[in-house]
Amino acid sequence: MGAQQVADRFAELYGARPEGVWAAPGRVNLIGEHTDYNDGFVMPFALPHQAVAAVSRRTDGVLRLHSADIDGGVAQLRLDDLAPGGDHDWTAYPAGVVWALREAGHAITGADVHLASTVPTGAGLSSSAALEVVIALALNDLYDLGLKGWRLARLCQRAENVYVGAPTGIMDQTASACCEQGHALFLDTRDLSQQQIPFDLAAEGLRLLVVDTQVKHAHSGGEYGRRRAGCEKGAALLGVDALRDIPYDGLDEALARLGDEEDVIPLVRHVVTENERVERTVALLRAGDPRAIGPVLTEGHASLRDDFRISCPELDLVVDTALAGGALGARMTGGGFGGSAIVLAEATAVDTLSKTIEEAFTAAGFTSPRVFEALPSPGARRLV
Ligand code: GAF
Repeated sequence: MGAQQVADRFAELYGARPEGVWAAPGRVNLIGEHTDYNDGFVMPFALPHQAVAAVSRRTDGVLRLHSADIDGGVAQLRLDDLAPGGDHDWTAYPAGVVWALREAGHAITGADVHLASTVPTGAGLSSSAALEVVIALALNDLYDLGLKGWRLARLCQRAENVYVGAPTGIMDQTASACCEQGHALFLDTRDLSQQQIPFDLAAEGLRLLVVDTQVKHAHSGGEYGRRRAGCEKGAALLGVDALRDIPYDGLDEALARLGDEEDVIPLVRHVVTENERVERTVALLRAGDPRAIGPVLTEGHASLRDDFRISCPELDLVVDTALAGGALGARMTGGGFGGSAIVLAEATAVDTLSKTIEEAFTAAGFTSPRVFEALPSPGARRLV
């Protein structure tokens, strides 16, 4: 989706050229799943798929929103009427950001917005964070708010948590706002410190496939919240602020202390081992050994499937088929209950692997997956 095309459509809709055009990407999480709301480590990278927004300011307290991807006309909202809760449609993401900015004391007086996104929705690739971050960045620049990086991400997370009502962590918004081309973002979600880890798989003769199972995780809200509540219960039972505080070498002792809390034990085990897997992945990439991260990704999938219990038959089929076909590693990515898996493989193997995965889906009677190659791409930025 080109900036020019989005700006032209804005002009058709609103009768004037936009003041600017911005982009914010979706993400793939390489490793570190369901660790962000436990103050843990994550390691996403930005996709080339992005939300693009053409935006101009208004001075009359009105927000007009239009999306190229949704049937329907221009939605018109009064800023003073924006309030969390209630039945929300897609406009909740941009409107929630405006609400969060105003709540934080920023004097937003209105905006006209036209959006177009290439991030697949319901695929676990952060289409909603891309929408939030692109609007936040546009308003930041137009209203000169001085927000950057994780501060921008925090406001977007507040829009999602409070306005939309999804109890998500900080990873997706930070990934969209802060990732850099050719790098994965090693993020400590406790203090939000970041390290850009070079992640140039092509130079190593490797590829990373994203396999969107087309299973929409529409019902993940309740399940996601239940996993989060279980983790918080585990932290409370163990007397720590967050599961991040349980060291990997203290895991057995922590699990023993949980006695017969059968619902909490596997959740704690996943989070503690997953944090260790992120650290191991970072160490292997720093040591220049990207092939060695394959088994770490696969371990992560087993933990999400067996302990966190958020996989599904389609995701497991991708992983099993990819590994049987010689992939170096594979795992589900994102919130789970559907969405996408990633497959790390030798460049020479990806065509055959894609075909084998598609055949396995047909044989199982599943909807055909969408398979594409993921290159670590730039984070949010102004285009025009
Ligand atoms: C979703 C959430 F939005 C993230 O905050 C994160 O918890 C992820 O699921 C799981 O790692 O994408």
